[in-house]
Amino acid sequence: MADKLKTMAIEEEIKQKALSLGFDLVGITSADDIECGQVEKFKEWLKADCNAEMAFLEKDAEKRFSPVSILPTAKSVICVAVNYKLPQSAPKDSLKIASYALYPDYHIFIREKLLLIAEFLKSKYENLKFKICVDSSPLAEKALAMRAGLGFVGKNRLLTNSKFGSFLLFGELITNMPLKSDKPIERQECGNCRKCIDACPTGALTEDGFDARRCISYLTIEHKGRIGSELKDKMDSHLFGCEDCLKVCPYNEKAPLCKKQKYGFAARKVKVEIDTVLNWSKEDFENFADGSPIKRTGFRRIKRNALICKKNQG
Ligand code: B12
Ligand code: SF4
Ligand code: SF4
Repeated sequence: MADKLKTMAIEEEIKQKALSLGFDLVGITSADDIECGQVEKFKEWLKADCNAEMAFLEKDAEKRFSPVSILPTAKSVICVAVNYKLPQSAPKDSLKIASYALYPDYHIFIREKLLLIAEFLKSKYENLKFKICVDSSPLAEKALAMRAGLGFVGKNRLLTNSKFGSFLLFGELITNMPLKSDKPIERQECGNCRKCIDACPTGALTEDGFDARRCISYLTIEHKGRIGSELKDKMDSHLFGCEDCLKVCPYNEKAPLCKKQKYGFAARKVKVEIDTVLNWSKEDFENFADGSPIKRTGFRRIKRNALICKKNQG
């Protein structure tokens, strides 16, 4: 019984620690494989070529649903999320840049904070082994977060929390430490709403599907080659990423704003004009993108996107 109380307490301590570091949500799940037919669904999605040219999704298809493939001794996964709902509206007449890219690179921010949690755990559990994942690892982050009780996957394919909405970014600490799991969320809570499906400019979303080949976020960030004219015409002035399907979500309307200046996670306010981007030298681009996830997309793709925006602006 005393042991049980001790184990109970550590989960609470982890959560307090995570919140004190600036995370908005934290939940715990076991390191067991993700079931409910998710691997099969994912493979069907790949078979239909809905992953476009993101070959990295094919390479580790099975692994994505198995935290032990990342850490063989894994027992638990601590899932965290940061709310990034912009505290200010984007400047008018600016090209559209996904809000997350206006903050310091979240991969670094989340990883550093998860390392602090790992250090804290080491002081409690001598033989601690751990792996940190933020986006880049082959791990189905949304399905895991759902199992850790953080929210449900909405029709826009994003993990949505009833209080914080879906302007959320995720990270995980996989550990060999046995921890008590939180209650999973098992149902989608969109009801009859389909605002995201109707708002998607390219028809990438359907009631139960998502086609990355048509997604402006994919086209502007990941896609390397030319973009076909049917899709180009629908890209409006999206320079980097897209969040049309987040903006209309009722859960995001009522969600709190991101106020994490004191944690070093504050959005910059930038107005990006078309002619400025078209005139950027490689060095100008690198200065602009320094410390931001935009850097990964690179100079050539940003220029390609800017030319499309110019054409769409008429
Ligand atoms: C590849 C990828 C993309 C691709 C494909 C997007 C997609 N929806 O798959 C592109 C480049 C288009 C993209 C775009 C964006 N992305 Co992205 N992306 C990823 C990445 C690396 C893998 C996602 C993946 O595996 N997709 C394949 C599909 C089939 O899998 P899935 O969407 O995870 O769906 C599975 C589960 O959700 C689960 N599931 C679905 N429904 C249900 C129901 C139940 C009951 C259960 C148990 C499970 C379950 O089963 C599905 C199939 O296996 C993740 C990070 C990660 N490692 O997970 C980030 C991630 C999903 N992206 C993120 C973000 C922020 C974005 C953008 C908002 C960025 C932007 N503003 O431009 C857009 C949103 C576009 C959209 N509507 O999805 C965040 C999402 C945060 C959130 N609130 O959910 C993630 C989690 C990164 C992170 N660490 O925070 N992204
Ligand atoms: S990110 Fe944009 S293009 Fe992609 S699904 Fe959402 S609204 Fe559609
Ligand atoms: S806009 Fe509506 S359907 Fe789409 S994710 Fe939000 S609640 Fe669900």
